[in-house]
Order: sequence, then structure tokens, then C-alpha cells
Amino acid sequence: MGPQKLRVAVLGAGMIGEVHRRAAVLGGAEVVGVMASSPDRSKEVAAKWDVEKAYASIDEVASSDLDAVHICTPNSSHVPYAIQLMEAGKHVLCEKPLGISLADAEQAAAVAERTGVVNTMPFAYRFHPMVREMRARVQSGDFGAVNLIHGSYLQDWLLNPQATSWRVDPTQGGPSRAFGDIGSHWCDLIEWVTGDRIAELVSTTSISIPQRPSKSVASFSGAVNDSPLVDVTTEDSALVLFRTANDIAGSTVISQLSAGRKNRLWVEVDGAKQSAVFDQELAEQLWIGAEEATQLLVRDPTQGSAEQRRLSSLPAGHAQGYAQCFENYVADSYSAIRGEVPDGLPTFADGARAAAICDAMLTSAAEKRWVTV
Ligand code: 4PW
Repeated sequence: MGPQKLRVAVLGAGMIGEVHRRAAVLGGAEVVGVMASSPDRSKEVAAKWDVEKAYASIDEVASSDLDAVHICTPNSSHVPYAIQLMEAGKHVLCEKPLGISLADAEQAAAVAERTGVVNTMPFAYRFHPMVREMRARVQSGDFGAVNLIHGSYLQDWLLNPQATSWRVDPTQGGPSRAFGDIGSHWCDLIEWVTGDRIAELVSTTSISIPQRPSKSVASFSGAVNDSPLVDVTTEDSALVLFRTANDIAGSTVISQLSAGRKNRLWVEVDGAKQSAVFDQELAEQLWIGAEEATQLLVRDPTQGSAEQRRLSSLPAGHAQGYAQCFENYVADSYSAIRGEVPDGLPTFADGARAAAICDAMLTSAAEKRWVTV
């Protein structure tokens, strides 16, 4: 008989709550219950997911006999929920960004440290096998000394002026939108892949659509959004130039208004011998550039670095992508709960680090100057 199933709950039933639920089931946990945006909605989702509990409040979740809780609610609730749950002894998998301010994120990281519960954050792109391969090769010196780090993370789901979401509202999503939501992934990835850190940066941001409807309407419903317009204060795009602790120069462009770019996370590390590119929309391959010839390295569980092999859950030629990288993240979080120490599991300390970079990005954009992170 195997280890007892972990009993978990999912807070939040939007797109990402669904992703967590599926990964939890595949990770072998029992999803006991759900807490959605209202008690009625919790009941509706519990019936749809076929789970026992429809939680009406965070207090109910905290006083339950759950082992772990997935927090997938709007950003402003992440830290209060996480702190209450960690104080109640629950292991926590909390969506990013960790908080809507640096102070919040640091407080959550401190509580995580003190309580000693497992605390993880889905910087999920770390769990693509070809990202592991890139990291192994950068760190073993295959590409030579790093000369330059650059790339972008582009989406277009807010290009339509009628589109909005709680993420646009700073009271729910936080003062940074595009950078906090997706720029945080990019920065986490380059720091983790290179083992270097962004030491100082200068940024500029833009809000190209100055007003949006106050209420969101699902984009696929075809309905016209005629709710009153409100001013937008969170950035659609952010451009950042930086220098790392090892004095490497880098840059990134983050946008949620780039037509046709759905989830195009692009990371390039240019070394003295070779360059390497990971492109999230082509996650089965790693582009390796050299002066004499370039090559496309294709994921293969029988080749390459140990971590690339470990996270290859499907045989070569059977495309794996976003869903599997998320499943890998959840499976490794559960292994940590069982006492193992999986490589590269992002914790609240990484969440606080992302908050520090985001805070520096906002300060730099507001004050038009270089800022130390
Ligand atoms: O974390 C990110 C999100 O908030 C993602 O990985 C993609 O962009 C999917 O949703 C958003």
C-alpha cells in the first residue's frame, strides 16, 4: 500500500484554479473541497468538480483537517490567506505574485520560515524539461561565460479595450499588472537558469488603453461589455534594462497587448561559445546557436541532463507543454510535503524576491532612474 493520499483544497475556481485542480488529481491528492468567489459559487463548483466540501470562508478552510491548500484567488488575498493557513499548520501552494506589496510578500516569507510548513509558488516554467536542460548547460559552462541575457514575455488577452479582469484593478491585482503577472515569471526564470541576480534596473511602463469597463465579461461569451468605464492605473507593458550581480547586461519587454502573442515567454542567454533560447510556445525544443552551426535540441527522456529526463513525463515525440510543467510543479510540491527535497522548487522566498524586483521596476518607472534591487 502506498503513502496516504494528501487531502487538499483549492481556493479560487477561475482558469488557474482549474489548472491546479487537474494537477492535484494527477499528483495523487484527494481534492476535498473548493472555495470560490461566494458561498453559492463554491457550491456550484463543488458540484461540477464532484468534491465534498464547498467552503464558505477561509476560517472554515483553516480549521479543516486538510494537509495542503492551493491558493488561486485574486492577488490581494494571497498573503492574508497564506498566513492564516500556515499559522494553522497547512502546507501552502500559493499563486504568484505572492502579495500586492513587497512588505506583504516579505511578511508571508517570514511566516513560512517560522512555521516550517511547505510553501511553494508556481513559477511553473522552471518545470519544463528543456528549461532544466538549458539551466544544466548554462551552469556547466557549455555556452561559455554569459555575455548577455534578454527576451520578452508577450500576451494579447488585454488588447481589446473591452477586455478587463480583477487583475486590472490595483486593489485586487496590485499596483503592477503585466510585470507582476508575467514579468515575474521571466525574471524568476533568468535568475534561476543563470544562477545570477538582477542587481539594478531601469524601467519604463505604458498604459495604452487608459480606460476599461469596470466589470469583466468572459471574452468568449460574445456579449458587449457596457459597464461604466474606469481609469486604468496598472501597466499594459513594461520595458526593463538591467545589470546583474555578475555585471552582465540584460533587457526584457513585458506586454499584455501584443497582438497574436498568446503566451510567448522567450528567454535568451548569449554566451561566449553558444547562445540558447527557450520559447514557451515551442516548449519541446531548445535552440542552440553557435558561430559555425545552430541546432534544435528536442526533448527526449533518454538523453540530456538528469533533470530534463526526470521531468519528461511523456516519451519523445509526444508533445508535452504547459499542463505537464504545471503538473511537475504540483507533484514536486507534494514530494516536498512528503519530506523529499526536489531540485528547483520555488518557495515564498522566491515570491518575495519577485516582489522586490517588481517594486524596483515600479519605483524606477515612476522616478525615471536606475534602482538597486
Ligand atoms: O502565471 C501566468 C498567468 O497569470 C501564466 O503562466 C499565464 O499567464 C497563464 O495565465 C497568466
